[in-house]
Amino acid sequence: MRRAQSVFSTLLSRNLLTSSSAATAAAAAAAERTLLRPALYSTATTSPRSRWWSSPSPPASFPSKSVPVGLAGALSFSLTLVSAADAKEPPSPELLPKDVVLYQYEACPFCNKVKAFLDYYDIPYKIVEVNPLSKKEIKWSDYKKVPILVVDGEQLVDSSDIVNKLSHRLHPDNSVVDEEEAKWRSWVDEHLVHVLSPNIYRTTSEALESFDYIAKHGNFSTTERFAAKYAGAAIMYIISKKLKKKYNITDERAALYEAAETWTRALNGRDFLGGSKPNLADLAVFGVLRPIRYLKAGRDMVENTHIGEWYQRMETAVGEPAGIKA
Ligand SMILES: N[C@@H](CCC(=O)N[C@@H](CS)C(=O)NCC(=O)O)C(=O)O
Ligand SMILES: *[C@@H]1O[C@H](CO)[C@@H](O)[C@H](O)[C@H]1NC(C)=O
Ligand SMILES: *[C@@H]1O[C@H](CO)[C@@H](O)[C@H](O)[C@H]1NC(C)=O
Repeated sequence: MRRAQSVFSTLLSRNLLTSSSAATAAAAAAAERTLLRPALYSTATTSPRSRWWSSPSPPASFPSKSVPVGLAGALSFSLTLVSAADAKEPPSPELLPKDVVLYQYEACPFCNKVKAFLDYYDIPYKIVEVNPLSKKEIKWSDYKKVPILVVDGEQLVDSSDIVNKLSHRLHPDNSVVDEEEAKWRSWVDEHLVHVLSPNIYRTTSEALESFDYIAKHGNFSTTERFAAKYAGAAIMYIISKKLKKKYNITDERAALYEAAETWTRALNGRDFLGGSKPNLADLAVFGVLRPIRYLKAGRDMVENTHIGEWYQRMETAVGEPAGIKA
């Protein structure tokens, strides 16, 4: 990794000497952050305690599953008949936040995790697409990563922490910790996200496909956009090989398929890990996979594993995005 970073810094500083390519290098660096950094440096961050979500009870969770797995499996046939509308869990309107703004990068897995939660609960939110180069949209914040969620004026940071706080707010009476759900949420942050980068930058054409997506959806200036796509793809192709080493991944596709099958096995015949409705683990897995689902890595994953049916159910359950571009 160190080597990869030094290759990258050399490239960067060399380019900075010629002002014409400065934008290229800087844009590449910024684009790289949108999908690479999360896998590299994701750290749990504690946000300042907020006024009205703080509570002595443990982080929000859903009740423990008491239904024996076999029964849940037998039930799942009829559960698949439940319509998307029924699958949602509408919170009481008075608990819903009034004004929600999400600062994000469109392709960032952690941001998509938060969005899956907001979309599932039909919480309307404004999206501010942050320019990963200047980050001027979050200049006001001491916390320099995304996602940042501002809820009725209150700043929340770190995707899992944001979800805990929102979930606690929507289900204030729910203090039972579901260990299965917690275990799989950690699996997403500690394992699944690390498998993604080596896969989406696996070959030069996949790296270009990924950066085409990042460049199209990111908040870049015209020059930055072009630069980000080509320089970003080239650099990430190299860095993803180093990432494989760091996380002991020999065959990145095998690791992705294995993760998908591991998750599918965890469902154990249930429609969702949460049973008939998605829980926070379902929303987390779905969220981080959403930006890669229609890239080659995601298409291959669905073709070569059993995750597709669950993914489809999640798309239906989560429904239409509730976000409005600022
Ligand atoms: N643990 C954090 C990780 C957040 C994170 O690493 N975000 C990336 C983008 S996906 C980021 O903002 N990196 C810093 C940068 O762009 O400079 C979370 O779950 O929210
Ligand atoms: C992109 O950045 C500009 C300038 O900071 C900001 O005003 C705009 O809201 C951002 N675009 C989106 C789609 O969020
Ligand atoms: C990778 O493997 C090496 C040696 O086999 C080990 O020391 C290291 O802790 C492993 N790293 C991870 C992230 O599993």
